[in-house]
Amino acid sequence: MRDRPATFAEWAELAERELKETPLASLMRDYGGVSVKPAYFFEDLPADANAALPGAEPFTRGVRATMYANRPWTIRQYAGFATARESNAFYRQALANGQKGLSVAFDLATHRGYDSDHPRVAGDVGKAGVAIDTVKDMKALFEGIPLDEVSVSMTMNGAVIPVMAMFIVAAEEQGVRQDQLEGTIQNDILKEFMVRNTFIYPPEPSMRIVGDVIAHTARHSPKFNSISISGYHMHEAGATAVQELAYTLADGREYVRAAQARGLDVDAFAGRLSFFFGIGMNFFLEVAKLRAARLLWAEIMDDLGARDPRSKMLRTHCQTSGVSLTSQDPHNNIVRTTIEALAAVLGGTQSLHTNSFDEALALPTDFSARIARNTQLVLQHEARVTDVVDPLGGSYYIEALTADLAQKARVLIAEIEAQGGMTRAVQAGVPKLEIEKAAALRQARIDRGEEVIVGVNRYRVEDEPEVPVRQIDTARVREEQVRALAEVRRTRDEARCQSMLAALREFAAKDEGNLLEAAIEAARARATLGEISQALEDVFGRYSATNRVISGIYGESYADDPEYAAIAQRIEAFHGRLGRAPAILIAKMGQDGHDRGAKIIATAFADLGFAVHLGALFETPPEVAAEAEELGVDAIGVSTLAAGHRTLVPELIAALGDRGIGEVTVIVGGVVPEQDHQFLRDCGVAQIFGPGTNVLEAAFAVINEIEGRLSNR
Ligand code: MLC
Ligand code: 5AD
Repeated sequence: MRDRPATFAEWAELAERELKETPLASLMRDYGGVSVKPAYFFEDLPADANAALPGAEPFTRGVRATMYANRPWTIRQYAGFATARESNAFYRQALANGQKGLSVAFDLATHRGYDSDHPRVAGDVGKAGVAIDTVKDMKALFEGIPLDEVSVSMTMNGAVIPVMAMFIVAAEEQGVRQDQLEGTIQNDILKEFMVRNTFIYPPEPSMRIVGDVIAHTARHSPKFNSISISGYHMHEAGATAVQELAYTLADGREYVRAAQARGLDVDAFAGRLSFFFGIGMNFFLEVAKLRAARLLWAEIMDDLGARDPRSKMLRTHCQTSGVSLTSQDPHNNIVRTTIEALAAVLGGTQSLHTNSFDEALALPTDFSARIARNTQLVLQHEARVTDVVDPLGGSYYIEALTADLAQKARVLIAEIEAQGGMTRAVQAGVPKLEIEKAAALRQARIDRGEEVIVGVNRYRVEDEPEVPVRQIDTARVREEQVRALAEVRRTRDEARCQSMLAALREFAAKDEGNLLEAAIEAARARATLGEISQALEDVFGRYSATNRVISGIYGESYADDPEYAAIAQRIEAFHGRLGRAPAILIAKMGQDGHDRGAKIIATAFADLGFAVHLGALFETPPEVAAEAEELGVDAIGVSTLAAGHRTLVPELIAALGDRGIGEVTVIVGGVVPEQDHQFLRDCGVAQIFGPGTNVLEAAFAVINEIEGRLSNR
């Protein structure tokens, strides 16, 4: 027996012998700026790892002493679709079958502050989540669900004021007081400007809104988590683990400062700040990420003057990664989600959503939702992973990785500080661009096969079985909502409602009073979500983001690639013949703000030599058609991730016809179930590209379409 710890140097000798010609350095890995060795030893353990105690500062090993041994994490599945009545039935079924907490997904019309009868949201009502217009809808959503017993998370940021107001009033009319409410409101606007895009107002008034929600709940709802500071969407947009950690914690710091600036004592609200991270396929990295996040937050809160240990606890929800899932051979997604869920649990999450395997196709069906929920139930009841606290604690690798991630994130957080904090950095657009760069790099690696995705760039199946998907009849949902809205408007005390809305507008204009308090009065008087949002918009205005296309990143990864060069040459030849580049407009229509795919296509196509115009977010089909005419593009690439395509694409094609430019090639990319392909082709769509499409293959197909059409003319 040896009496001293083994070292990397000793191991390297053995390893090199085994490797023969291959250099040891070729086994080193880079995880987005964090380098990982092929083996770890006692010498890699950070000095403080042996002293760390679960349930004690800095909480690296978990926020609770007993963790899951005493209480397992909350199984909290994010869900919502169609009407409140239909979503309510889905929730009750889920609760009866083992789910422990609720998590509401609102439709995009609601996110962006529009009632269902607003002309801009025709394709979005009830699609990506549930449609909520009034207190009546909110009451229907929670009918038979006691809000003092079941904790409810609501993913709402842009329209947080009307949604919180309606939630409070719905509870009140259920007999539940504000101080009994348990749950979480996302209320994290900074990341909306960075990646998620469901903002309504400009950054500054938006930050005031965040502060008002924190101030109100700190005072009236001590058990309610006033914010869910989210890295998830950065992760999904392609951020590295270091970026996700640093930007999320820097956002957290900014919110604390904003609340302190209005005179709140940090310990009066910080115990109810919560977090939300995405968990992808890099198993150990994700475990370490959660541990590092807790360590860093405790440091940051110390720095901000917190004294109560609860203020320094980073409590988090996690969701398995949507972008890691594929539309090809989709049953593999069950396996992916299981692995990710295990990482979240070994990382010590408080609450978890596991994605459904049909994620890359449509919203979950009852069947896929059951498998997703059962994945967590199996982990909790069968795998014995809840028995021991922080079971990976003390692993040389995990501890070293935790410390390395934390160190890299500290550096990035310091850079943000040097730029004046996150609000400033977000306004300058820096984090957004950095994330987009990381996303383009990763896409190039996948397209080049350097990163293997089973069933996508390796081990493909030829005959994909058709998977049944949930279809939502937007027209029917919209009709129901419009009828209900009319009924509420007809039966309310109009004068009272208008005076409450006027009071809200005045609060906004005078920069005094709490906006949520005024909105609660308006909701009691049955003002609609659209009206409450509009009252604030009258004062704050509606924000439109500037859209930039980054260049060079994708092309650089292909410097030596013959296929890439072949396409670039064809585009050059096109240019030679016509004296211009093939032009494409990348369009996002409706309220779907998921723009990772659109950005990647824009940057890659631009690098290849296309003239790329990246349209604004949230356009209507006639607006896109007008832009296409003005720019004289050859093709329009519609990017759709929120199921609006069945309504919006036919409208676009009709609008192109109306302008006499029906010959423009229309291509659709994104989440489009097989069941919709024929429908879109019949409307005149030339090509449909699902998630996981190789960008070069798409570019090749697009240039073929464009040239084909031009030679037919
Ligand atoms: C926990 N408790 C224990 C314990 N473990 N008590 C004793 N011993 C133990 N071992 C106690 C806690 O202190 C707490 O009580 C209570 O049990 C509940 O535990 P929790 O750990 O706080 O869990 P939970 O209530 O589920 O809260 C988790 C949370 C919260 C803090 C992370 O913010 C949350 O639920 N977030 C969910 C966010 C979400 O679903 N987001 C979806 C986003 S989807 P007490 O009294 O201390 O509270 C999205 C997608 C998109 O964004 O883009 O559309
Ligand atoms: N119901 C269930 N899951 C949803 N997601 C988004 N909307 C819904 C919904 N209405 C999930 C997907 C997506 C992530 C943001 O949340 O997994 O990737």
